[in-house]
Amino acid sequence: MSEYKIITIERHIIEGERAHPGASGSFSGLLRDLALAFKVIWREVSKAGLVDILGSMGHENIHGDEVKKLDVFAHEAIYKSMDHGGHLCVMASEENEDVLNIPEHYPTGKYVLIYDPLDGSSNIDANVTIGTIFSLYRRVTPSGPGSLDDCLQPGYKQVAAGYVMYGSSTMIVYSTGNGVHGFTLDPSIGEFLLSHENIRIPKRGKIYSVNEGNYHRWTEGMKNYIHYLQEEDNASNRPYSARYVGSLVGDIQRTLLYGGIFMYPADSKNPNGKLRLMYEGNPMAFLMEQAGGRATDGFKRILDIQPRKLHERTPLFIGSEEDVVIAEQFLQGKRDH
Ligand code: AHM
Ligand code: MG
Repeated sequence: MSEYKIITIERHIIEGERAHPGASGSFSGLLRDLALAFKVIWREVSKAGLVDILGSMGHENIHGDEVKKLDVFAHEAIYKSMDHGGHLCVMASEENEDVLNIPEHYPTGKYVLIYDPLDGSSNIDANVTIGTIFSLYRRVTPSGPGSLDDCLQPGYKQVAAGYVMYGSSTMIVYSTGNGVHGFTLDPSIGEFLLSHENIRIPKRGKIYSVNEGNYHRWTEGMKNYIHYLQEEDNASNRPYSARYVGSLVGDIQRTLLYGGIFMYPADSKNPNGKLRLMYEGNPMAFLMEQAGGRATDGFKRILDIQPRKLHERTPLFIGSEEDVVIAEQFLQGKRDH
């Protein structure tokens, strides 16, 4: 028999949990429910361009259902897949102002789910990669319905995080604190199969990723860093190449695999940048550190920031360790060339 093994995400989750004696199975049940929600979203995302052809009439599709915007659809698909399993005490979604309570008639559990249902949605109509991002925490309140306090935890307390990328193929990349693993959806059998085991980011890369349209709003330190990346220097592989998808999952996936740096800095219009700490910064920072990389706001570690609000924003510098350290030196004015 060959050594070749097909490992579904379900098997990977169960085997991971088995390695922890005393685990109740609740965590693997939770991740399984999530993977199902992702398949439902994938099914809708993959027919996005067909909506007109399949006959959406005003606000109704051919089945008489209301046609929803995909991000609202994704938000509800996750909530409805996760509200009744008894694993969660509360959820929060980037699509919703306040926390999402578990309906009273369902049991509550010990975990908290924070999610960005469909990130990068401005890319949908161009058929460019979009994604779902998620984070799991243990609750801090003792029992019963969860609350805002359960959600507002610093990122280092995450017990798992990951994203789904709906791209040229659909992938789940996740970590439970034991390395970063990627699974690719085989649509013919509807299963996510292990395709990228233990992803490690290179210590230094040669790609930078940032929305350079904001250049004139940046600080001097930030501008100096970009000039540095564009200079010619063989020894440090400069100039770097620029790549920017404009969908965080796509930009992070490339950064994890090829190395380099992704940035969404503060600027004169957005003093905390654009990205949200809890829905985007923390899960990506958790994955990046698990893969051997680094994530800061230019001054401090993303995972150490104590969130004050569900939707607060943070500047983000994330990727290969050496690249992020150099970016910090420029941002902090410790060097200018
Ligand atoms: P969204 O939550 O409204 O989809 O915005 C998040 C997206 C990220 O995926 C991406 O990294 C960033 O916004 C791009 O922003 P910009 O268009 O300003 O470059
Ligand atoms: Mg988002």
